[in-house]
Amino acid sequence: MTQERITPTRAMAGSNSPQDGEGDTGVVVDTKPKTKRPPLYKVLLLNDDYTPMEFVVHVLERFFGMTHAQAFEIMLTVHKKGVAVVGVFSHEIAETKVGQVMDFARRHQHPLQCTMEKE
Ligand code: TYC
Repeated sequence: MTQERITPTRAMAGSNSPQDGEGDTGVVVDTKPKTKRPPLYKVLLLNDDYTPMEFVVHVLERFFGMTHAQAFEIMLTVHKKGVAVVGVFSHEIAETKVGQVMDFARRHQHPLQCTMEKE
């Protein structure tokens, strides 16, 4: 894990010092910070036999901020491999993107599928 944390340590001063001969009565004086980075979610685009390539390119430009060249490349990856990650987001943003793509595809009567999964 790369997240920085404070390692628990024993208090080694005053009446807790080993020199006192009173045994190991160390006290934990600091604890692991309980803040965690929020989980990230991959947004996946799935291939199908019917959605036009240009429609998929447009979706990637419109909802994922890709240039035409980037969008075309990712579209071709999905077409050839069946699936590709089109972005990584917080849960809320990923849900919004999936909803936007699914709604846009439905309104245009294309069977394009977009899903999310925890990274
Ligand atoms: N396979 C589609 C076709 O040949 C194109 C396509 C690409 C569809 C990517 C969906 O996510 C997709 N028209």
